[in-house]
Amino acid sequence: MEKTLVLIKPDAMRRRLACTILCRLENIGLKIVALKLLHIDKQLAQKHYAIHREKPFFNDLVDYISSAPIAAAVFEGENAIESVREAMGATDPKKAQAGSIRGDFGVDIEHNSVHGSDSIETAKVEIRLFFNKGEVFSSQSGY
Ligand code: IDP
Ligand code: MG
Repeated sequence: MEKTLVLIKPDAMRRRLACTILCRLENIGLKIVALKLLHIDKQLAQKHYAIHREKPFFNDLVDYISSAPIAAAVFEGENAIESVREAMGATDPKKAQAGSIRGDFGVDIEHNSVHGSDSIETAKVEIRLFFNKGEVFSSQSGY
């Protein structure tokens, strides 16, 4: 069983796509084990995207993700990390397959509707940035 962090980004929240996106991930067999709405500050945004701090788009990305409330969720399931990445589609919506979340809803490479962790290590770090231990449940405990 893996856990992965999913963020519904401001562009999707503004267009009332949060439920639709969460549904798609439930429908591929993953379970929501944590969920909240939050308006993150720049400090948390910088930590979350720290790996991109040298990139030319870093400041815009931090401003964008902290510009409006987002939904943060932890999904759990077999192969959850790869399954979410596949369901999201390519980073650039123009290159994402039709039927993928970004292919169907993404606006452009920055406003691409959704975030999903890219490895077991990143997932652990990212989940801890957004949730306290007591806020994350597990399907292995009977839920
Ligand atoms: P990912 O979200 O598919 O894992 P990353 O390369 O980790 O893609 O980039 C993180 C986020 O940074 C992307 O989801 C997107 O919002 C933004 N981003 C990535 N590349 C660009 C770019 O070339 N211009 C603007 N924003 C970008
Ligand atoms: Mg990434």
